[in-house]
Amino acid sequence: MAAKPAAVAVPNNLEPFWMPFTANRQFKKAPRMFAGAKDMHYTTVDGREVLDATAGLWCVNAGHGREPIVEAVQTQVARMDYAPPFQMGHPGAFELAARLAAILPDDLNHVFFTNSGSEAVDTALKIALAYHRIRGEGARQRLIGRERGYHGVGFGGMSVGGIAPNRKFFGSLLPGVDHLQHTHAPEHNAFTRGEPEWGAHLADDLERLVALHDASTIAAVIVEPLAGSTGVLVPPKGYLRRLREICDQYGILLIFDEVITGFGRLGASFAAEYFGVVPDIMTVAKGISNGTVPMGAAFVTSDIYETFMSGPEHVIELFHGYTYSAHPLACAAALATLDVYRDEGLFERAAELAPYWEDAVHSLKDLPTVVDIRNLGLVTGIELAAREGAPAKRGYDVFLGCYEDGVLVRSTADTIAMSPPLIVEKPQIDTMVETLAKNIKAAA
Ligand code: PXG
Repeated sequence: MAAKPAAVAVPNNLEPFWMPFTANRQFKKAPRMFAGAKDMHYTTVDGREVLDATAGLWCVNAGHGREPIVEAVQTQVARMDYAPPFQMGHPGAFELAARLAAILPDDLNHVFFTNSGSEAVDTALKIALAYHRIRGEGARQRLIGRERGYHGVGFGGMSVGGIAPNRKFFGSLLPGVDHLQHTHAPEHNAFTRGEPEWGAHLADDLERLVALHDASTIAAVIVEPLAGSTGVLVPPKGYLRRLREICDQYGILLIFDEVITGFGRLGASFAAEYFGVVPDIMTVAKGISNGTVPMGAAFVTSDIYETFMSGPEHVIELFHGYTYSAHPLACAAALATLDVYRDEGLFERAAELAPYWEDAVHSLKDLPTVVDIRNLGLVTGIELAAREGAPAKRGYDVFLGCYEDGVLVRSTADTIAMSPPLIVEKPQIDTMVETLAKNIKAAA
């Protein structure tokens, strides 16, 4: 492990920074600040080590401060800081797209680069709408999301998302959006290890929306194969296959949002590979560049790509893109990240560790207030009963207690989520689970 950085000075005035998805006033009264990160650990500004059970925010899958990635970014920034992505290119972007295509399921083989998961989702939704229009099916304008889904914070992603606080403040959102029912069914599936047996038929809810709106008005369905942000919901066995079948039957595009499940989290390159169900469009971010430099992407099939490659050759085929699409630093980080994943066999490692992880997290089953434990690959959601009249408080207290005990977990309402870097060692898994057990008891 690298030498501990010396204590780092913190500015006196914390006011001007409006922190994202944060209780600003509470945080600024008792700040929690990181100053360094290496492998499985953060170091706080006062020099304390914190074991990272969340891979940053589901993104640092290869662990922190990995030398090949750091060096690739350093070399790239010195060689060429920036290149315009519109009507110009640079080799790293093409190399990265080819490397990604090589690890994607066969049908997905073209890459549109963005800078975040939110942008990847909006890109995917725009591509879906434009695809139908170019094919002469411009009436297909409706987008279907799912209750409890999280697809980022753009107006598109918010609209197809299904988490009320993320939506209710922001007006009427996109018109023509509907939602499938969610798949959380603790009355049937509580404490299931891996994929629940019960619930494949919940995908038939798409038939209800087809009956209501008619398939000729529906462009696409977007789901997280395993829902992360809402508190880790593992899809019931057969659910995703059923969704694929219904989409095929009605000519509806299926979009998998793999911002969390992509790049090894489930012990396979992508959830599409893990579940053996391939979408028409896949969105990714986070693990694509190990969180080092912001990057996202939408992957599409050659059918979709070729549909756009029509008309006069000098005309732009898709009026969409970002100043920082395929940013040279992000491409360098992503290429080095893919090397680390491959050279260290990290996706296979996640698959090998998954049974140990499953046993470890399910050992919390009998603790007070634990009402459900869900897991797959190297991810878990541990759901606690809400305190009377104070939803989310118990989850927050557990998060805080763990942090003070040197383990970073994540709380969403009263579910504790853990998704460690794929380099995690078994004794570190034990530490995560012991620390969580202690703090669940303390918050009971
Ligand atoms: N789709 C999915 C499935 C995500 O999980 C996004 C899109 C948006 O990505 P960006 O890069 O725009 O943030 C995400 C992001 C949490 C948490 O607590 C999860 C995310 C972001 C913040 C918090 O689980 N996922």
